[in-house]
Amino acid sequence: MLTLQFGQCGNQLGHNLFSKISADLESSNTGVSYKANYEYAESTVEKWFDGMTGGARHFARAILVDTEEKVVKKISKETNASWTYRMSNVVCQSGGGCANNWAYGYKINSQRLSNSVLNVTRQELEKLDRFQGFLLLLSSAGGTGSGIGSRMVEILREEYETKSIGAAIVLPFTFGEVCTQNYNTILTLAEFCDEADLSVLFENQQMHAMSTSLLKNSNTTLCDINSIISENLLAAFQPTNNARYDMNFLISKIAAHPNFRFVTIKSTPYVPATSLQYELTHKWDVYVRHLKQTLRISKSQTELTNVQLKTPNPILGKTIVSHMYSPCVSNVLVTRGKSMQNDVVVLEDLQKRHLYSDWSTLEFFTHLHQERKFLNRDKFLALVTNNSEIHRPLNVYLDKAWSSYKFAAFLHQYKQFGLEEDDFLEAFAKVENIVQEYKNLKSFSEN
Ligand SMILES: Nc1nc2c(ncn2[C@@H]2O[C@H](COP(=O)(O)OP(=O)(O)OP(=O)(O)O)[C@@H](O)[C@H]2O)c(=O)[nH]1
Ligand SMILES: [Mg+2]
Repeated sequence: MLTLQFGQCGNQLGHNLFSKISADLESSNTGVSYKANYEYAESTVEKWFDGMTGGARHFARAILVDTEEKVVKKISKETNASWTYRMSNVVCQSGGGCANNWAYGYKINSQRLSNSVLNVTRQELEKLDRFQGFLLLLSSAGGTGSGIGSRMVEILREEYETKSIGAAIVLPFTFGEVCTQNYNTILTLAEFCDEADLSVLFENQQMHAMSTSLLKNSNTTLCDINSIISENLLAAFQPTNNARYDMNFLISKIAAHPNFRFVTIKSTPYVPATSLQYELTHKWDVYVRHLKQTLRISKSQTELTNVQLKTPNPILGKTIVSHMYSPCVSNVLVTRGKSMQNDVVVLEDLQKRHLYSDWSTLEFFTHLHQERKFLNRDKFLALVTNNSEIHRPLNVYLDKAWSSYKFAAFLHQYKQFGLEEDDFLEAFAKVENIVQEYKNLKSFSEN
């Protein structure tokens, strides 16, 4: 994997991600033999790192891109004894940022930076025997991550036609942030749906709610949110029992249909740091059922019941059968931790035909397992899900952006950098189309 971190959010998230990978490598409670742990560590290093410093620190296989130096300077100093960034992989021309303006990033600043990013990308790829795919990290709300990220995904697609491109895109809080965030988000999503094979979407609002309700963290910071996002990504991406497991594989299982390339990750369990040692580990079926419940829609069908903010309950869900679920295109379940004779991973709950869209093929569900514990946890599960519910948050940004657009609010800020009304309309149409496609999914039993 080659990670490209864009803007403040992408860089801070990337830094958190590599710190977590390093913590996972160093965790003492692995639950597996020395040999099995060695193999896991070897695959982890091959996936995320690229050689070592003289002092035996791993170099992150990452490119850092920004239009102001503050964040990249800070994070490249904050690495620890076991890993660091390659300073030659920092592409940053200090220009005071992109002012939360997608057009400024996409049209202007990308011209100054894209050749350097491409050169570093080439150098990184040349070193690899087996390329596992790109992972782009960015927020959709600012100007650098969204604008330069959008231009770079186009350039990468052009340059590496057959390589897998995945992205983790952080969606903004819906209240209280800058007014241009909705335009930037729509313009970004429109680019990524065309150029990336897979986009994993994370809503800052939902991650914040998970941190306060599940981790009992009343002073949740962006760093805490990054921590949850990184754990979700790693629970999905770290090595599994399938040696061929990489971005290509994941894309082939979760986003094979070109109209449905946006996914979310649901994971469990989350336990406040203070009560970790008292927490009882449930059997696998409790967690699998809990993850299935995260796909539930409330009776009024106005939204997901947000089971993700609740803790898994061994009693609930066993007897109730009449819930409505959001129709899925496909799901990939990754389970991490020991499976024993009296506690095997039971998959039926997630394999039920009625969870899936009426046209989904036999390959709608994939399970991957890893006995080696993830970040010292007895069990941890991630459900990568491609399902209808994604249309709701996307529609919220679309509505908000359209409300501003109708009054031509802030449009001059984009026009001054060469973005025309047609460009906006095209982006609106694309995202509207995605929303409709996802909204129209019907589950098998509704026929
Ligand atoms: N989860 C998370 N969100 C972040 C972080 N930093 C910023 N954000 C969110 O990202 C959006 C702002 O985008 P930034 O990434 O700061 O912008 P940028 O890409 O650097 O672009 P400019 O600063 O406009 O050049 C807002 O929605 C913030 O809430 C972070 O570390 N983690
Ligand atoms: Mg910035």
